[in-house]
Amino acid sequence: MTDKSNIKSYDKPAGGWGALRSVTKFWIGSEKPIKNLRAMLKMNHHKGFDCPGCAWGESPESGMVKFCENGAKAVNWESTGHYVGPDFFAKHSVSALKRHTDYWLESQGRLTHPMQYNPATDHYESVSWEDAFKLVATHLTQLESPHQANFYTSGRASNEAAYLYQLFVRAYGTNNFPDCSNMCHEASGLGMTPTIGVGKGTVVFDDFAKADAIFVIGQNPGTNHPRMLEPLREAVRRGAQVVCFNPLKERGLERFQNPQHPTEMLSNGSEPTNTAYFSPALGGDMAVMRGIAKWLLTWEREAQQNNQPAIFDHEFLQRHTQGVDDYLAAVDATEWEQIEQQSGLSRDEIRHAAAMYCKAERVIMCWAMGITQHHHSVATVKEIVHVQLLRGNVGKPGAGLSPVRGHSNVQGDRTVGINEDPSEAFLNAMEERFSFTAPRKKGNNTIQAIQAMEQDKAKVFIGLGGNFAQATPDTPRTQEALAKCDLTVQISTKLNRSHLITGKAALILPCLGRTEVDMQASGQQGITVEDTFSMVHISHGQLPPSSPLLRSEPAIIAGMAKATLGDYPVNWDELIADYDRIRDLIADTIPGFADFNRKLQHPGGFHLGNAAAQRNWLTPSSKAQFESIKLPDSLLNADIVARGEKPDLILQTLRSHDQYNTTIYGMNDRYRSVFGTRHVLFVNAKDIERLGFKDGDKVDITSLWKDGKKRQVTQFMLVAYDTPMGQAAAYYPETNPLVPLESYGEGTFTPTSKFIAITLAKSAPDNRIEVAAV
Ligand SMILES: Nc1nc2c(c(=O)[nH]1)N[C@H]1C(S)=C(S)[C@@H](COP(=O)(O)OP(=O)(O)OC[C@H]3O[C@@H](n4cnc5c(=O)[nH]c(N)nc54)[C@H](O)[C@@H]3O)O[C@H]1N2
Ligand SMILES: Nc1nc2c(c(=O)[nH]1)N[C@H]1C(S)=C(S)[C@@H](COP(=O)(O)OP(=O)(O)OC[C@H]3O[C@@H](n4cnc5c(=O)[nH]c(N)nc54)[C@H](O)[C@@H]3O)O[C@H]1N2
Ligand SMILES: [Mo]
Repeated sequence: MTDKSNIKSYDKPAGGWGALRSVTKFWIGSEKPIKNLRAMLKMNHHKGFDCPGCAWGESPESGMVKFCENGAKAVNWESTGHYVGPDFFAKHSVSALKRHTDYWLESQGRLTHPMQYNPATDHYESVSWEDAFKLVATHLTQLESPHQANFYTSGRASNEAAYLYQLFVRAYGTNNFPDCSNMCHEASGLGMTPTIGVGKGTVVFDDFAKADAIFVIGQNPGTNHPRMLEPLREAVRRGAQVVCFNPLKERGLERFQNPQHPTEMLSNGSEPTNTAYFSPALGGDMAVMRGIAKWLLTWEREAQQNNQPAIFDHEFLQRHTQGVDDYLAAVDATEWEQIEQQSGLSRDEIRHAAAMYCKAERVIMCWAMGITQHHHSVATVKEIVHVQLLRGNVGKPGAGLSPVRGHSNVQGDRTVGINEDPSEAFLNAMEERFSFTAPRKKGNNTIQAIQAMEQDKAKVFIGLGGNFAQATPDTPRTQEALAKCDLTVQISTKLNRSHLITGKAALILPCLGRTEVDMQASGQQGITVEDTFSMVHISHGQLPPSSPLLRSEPAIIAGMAKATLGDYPVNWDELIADYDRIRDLIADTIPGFADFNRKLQHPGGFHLGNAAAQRNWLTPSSKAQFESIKLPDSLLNADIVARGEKPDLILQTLRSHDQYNTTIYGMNDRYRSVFGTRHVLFVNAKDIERLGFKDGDKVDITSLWKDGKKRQVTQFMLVAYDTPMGQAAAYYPETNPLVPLESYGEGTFTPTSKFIAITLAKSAPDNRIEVAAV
């Protein structure tokens, strides 16, 4: 049983010795320390492999080897010396495996053999690749309609794998491409496309060195993008400002040392990385941005009256934007009372933030899940864009918009066609190149895919990576929906919950990881990825495959495609023999990839181009577009308000320092001082008292939703934490049972994982032992 003794204060800076110690631990514990060290030295290096961690990029000119603590964990986790093969599955039935934690499942090691579920014995049994592909083909060809199959993608898939996957699935006849992006940065694309004409970040790595201010909004880079700490630190050192907005005090943003600077570590000193830290309420960022705009407008008027230099960039607004007057009228019409109430910040605090914004000539605004996983996320992203446009902070060096992506190739997957709602131009290009009729019906996103399975409208689920059963909301309901399928197929590196939520038939197709050598008929292959700055580069695995039976993701997709479609619309085997041929097809059909194979020879790769960064606005008006949107009337769902229900707290679900999404590396969250458990609920001390509890008490958490269904998780320990009153936090995926399937963002269908209305009740005494050991 866990108790308060596991919560110890961690007062060291982020990065530094703690990080190094942790890397070393994972390294030595990996059982292949020397090989992995050699591999790590090749990570993010020319002719090495791309870090399978996050999508942060590097300067293309930098020859330095860059890796971080969490990148090292990702590599070691993939290249473990433990294996999960037929013997393992003979020993453990699926029902027995279900009783283990997610941590235990993945810790068992790398999947080594294709496996097929036998419902008669409740065990997975080994199957040949040929029979596995045949089973997939039989199911797919027997469906009444191709729209009865869903093809999920997690953002680790390479451009080559993703491109082949979408070609296969579109030739088969559907756009049903739910993907992890639906749960992640969907709002960033949907917010930026109508306003600036492109759905991707407008900055590149080198812009960070030129910025006068960097706003970090709803993002925890110390854990999730540790390599970003370096440019932030450099910025502060140059005298630039780093301005953070986060309801939680995140240690990585408060201060840190970087393991790449040993002298600093020796002195154990640390510098503040931020010059201001604002703690808004969950979901309050749109109101914060509106407040900043309101101050700018006030100062602009004062400047005009007093003949002082303008606050707005009038030349930019005039030449490059449309709709600013209506927008400013909307800003005028927004009451301070509503801004203060919704943002959780005072007018004065917002004034401070606005002053910092104004002081800087060049501002980059970065954001991540704290912005995108809300009901009004698209509107919030648009409001960030608006504030940036007012001072011409888009399309000049050192300034711009930077949604910091999650998975290492989530951005690339979208670029090459993993999209349930593809553009007409994209489909036309596919049709022209491959001479087939592409499906025009809009496909299922993640939420719709679950609903389709629940309603028996979808019968086959194929997952290219990821852990659909755990990453998605409303866990028991989602898992029931998956289990209704006729066939579930998971292409994976490691055992996870999704393998245990089987359809009537189920397959596990084990694949090579990014760290491993991919040998095909023409020799060793590389795969490409696109980072958050739209830089595309090649990655070559370094380590021997974990099992001779593993196939690459492109080869597995080609195997399913060939079994289902034959040599239509391409000769799949030929493409697998040499991935250059896949890249030639990408070059023929996707903008920005002309001369793909040659461009890859440049160390660091090449930039895909970004029209908005060139102040070329691909909007209907050919201008950057202001929209005069209103703040939401209430952040709390209107039906919950109408039912008169009052939440005790609003809950956000986030990542610990020892996890990669649903992959749990360990039970500690060093920077938040939590050790040995993940069942914690971070709450303001005054709230704990207000609600009649004590720090360390165990509570059951229930979420409120309009359908009145009971959604609950139990036995979470209350931990007093530096967060505003009313705002709570707990780890994902354990809290996904609380997120209602229908609670998603307007236009995005992204689950509102950062805004869940909850009530608490004291837990019954718990005699379970939390199993932390492998
Ligand atoms: N080591 C590691 N790296 C990762 C991942 C991982 O799990 N582990 N996951 C990858 C993926 S797929 C992604 S998408 C990214 C995720 O990267 P992040 O977005 O940093 O991930 P979260 O842990 O969800 O953290 C969200 C942060 O936003 C804050 N926040 C929550 N709600 C609000 C809000 O309403 N307003 C504001 N201002 N702040 C808010 C939280 O306190 C938290 O600090 O990281 C990627 N990199
Ligand atoms: N409540 C809540 N829910 C969330 C979030 C949240 O913040 N809160 N965040 C959301 C976000 S941002 C995202 S991106 C999703 C993530 O959703 P997913 O991308 O579906 O989940 P992951 O946990 O990243 O997937 C881990 C699994 O991927 C497999 N894997 C690892 N490497 C490879 C590889 O190289 N190839 C293949 N084929 N498989 C591999 C392993 O088997 C591993 O078990 O979760 C979302 N869900
Ligand atoms: Mo993500």
